[in-house]
Amino acid sequence: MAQTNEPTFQEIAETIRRLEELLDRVPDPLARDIRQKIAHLRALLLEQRSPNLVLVGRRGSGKSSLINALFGARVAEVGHVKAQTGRGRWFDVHGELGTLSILDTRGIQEGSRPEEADEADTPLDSILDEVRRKAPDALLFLVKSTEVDAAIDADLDVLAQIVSAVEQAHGSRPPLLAVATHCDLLEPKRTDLHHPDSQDPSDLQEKLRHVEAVERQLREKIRSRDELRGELVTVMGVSSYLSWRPDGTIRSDERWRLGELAQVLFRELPEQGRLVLARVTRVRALQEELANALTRAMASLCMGLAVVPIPIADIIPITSAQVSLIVGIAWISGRQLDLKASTEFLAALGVNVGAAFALREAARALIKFVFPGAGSVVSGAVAFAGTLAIGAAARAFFLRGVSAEEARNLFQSTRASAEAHPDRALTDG
Ligand SMILES: Nc1nc2c(ncn2[C@@H]2O[C@H](COP(=O)(O)OP(=O)(O)OP(=O)(O)O)[C@@H](O)[C@H]2O)c(=O)[nH]1
Ligand SMILES: [Mg+2]
Repeated sequence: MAQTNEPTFQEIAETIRRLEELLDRVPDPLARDIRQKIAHLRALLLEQRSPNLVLVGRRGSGKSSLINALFGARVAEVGHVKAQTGRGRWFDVHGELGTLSILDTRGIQEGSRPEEADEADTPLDSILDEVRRKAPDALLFLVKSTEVDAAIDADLDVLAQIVSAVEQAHGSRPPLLAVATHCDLLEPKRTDLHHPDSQDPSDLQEKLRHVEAVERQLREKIRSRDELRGELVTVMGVSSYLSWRPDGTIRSDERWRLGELAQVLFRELPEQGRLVLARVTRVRALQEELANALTRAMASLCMGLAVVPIPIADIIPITSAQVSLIVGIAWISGRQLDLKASTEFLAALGVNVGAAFALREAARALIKFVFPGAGSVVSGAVAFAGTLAIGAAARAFFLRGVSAEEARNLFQSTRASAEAHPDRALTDG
């Protein structure tokens, strides 16, 4: 959780603490509702941690490649290397934007065929000890598409044992995602799944039918196991193929459906793990989903706080929350979190931030901009609309890369329509 030591996260934590103080003045049913929203924000922003993923799959099924494909970088050794790094132990895989905690089960499925075993094999018992020690957030079961026919009973036994060890130790069963790798190698081999638009349509259809057949077969095998059926959340064919130049840059990127896989995984993760996954994978849909969730939570939080008459001095925590929202969205987009990025953004929106060098200063500058003509109180609708508009502008600017002028226009139009129709604004994307 190194990220949460960042000074700006400390400021966000401080802002949240001050918002909670304000809550003491809010009548109870409302306060309870707001406290829930704060808990949500805490989980997303302040309690973020690396997701814990267990990879189960035979030699060469593509475990290491899948990790690289999720990161879009060469972070794990591919091929039959005898690297012992973290073998059979939880180990951290570091990318530029974050870390995933991985338990690679390499070698345990081949236990029944000792002639193929080597010193890199990990006994099942040590894997089970590891998942008892630290709970997995998800199990990823990898099978090569060209080998789904092969007996995978031994693999399913391993999965079942892991699931039951996790349940005994932690009281809940982890979600299971079955991944058919190497889909690019299915017939017709030369049809590129990752460039669907430039392929012969009937060849592409044929290839996709083969992918579906593989998925169906894999699904049936897993569903035939009582111990696994309930945990299966998806069966998905993918290609993780990436080719690297000797200097580590990408030569060709033939990944297919990795974004979709990341999306399913994202939904299965506890909230604390979602931000890291969105950053690490840089999947736009995840960034948008998270930034949306953050915006809504922050907007209804600010609305709730504004319902009780708050003197103008107390609007600062509200505007601090709004600056925190900008900072949070910039962070989701993969920017190095700093106040500079958020004050630059505010300046682009047209806020005169002057020498803002702390969240509180920026928040002070924001007041007049977001609450023009605010007297001694800010209405709930105005606080809500202003926060929603800031979130919309920040998403457009940081995630979609629109110009400062477009972000500013979006701020104004979103605020106007959210003030006019607050109910509609909350349900819109
Ligand atoms: N074409 C294609 N090749 C893949 C794909 N995924 C992995 N590979 C290749 O398959 C081989 C084995 O992949 P790894 O990622 O090393 O497999 P692993 O499961 O980590 O293997 P072990 O660590 O030995 O257990 C490598 O040559 C990869 O380049 C894929 O989706 N498509
Ligand atoms: Mg490997």
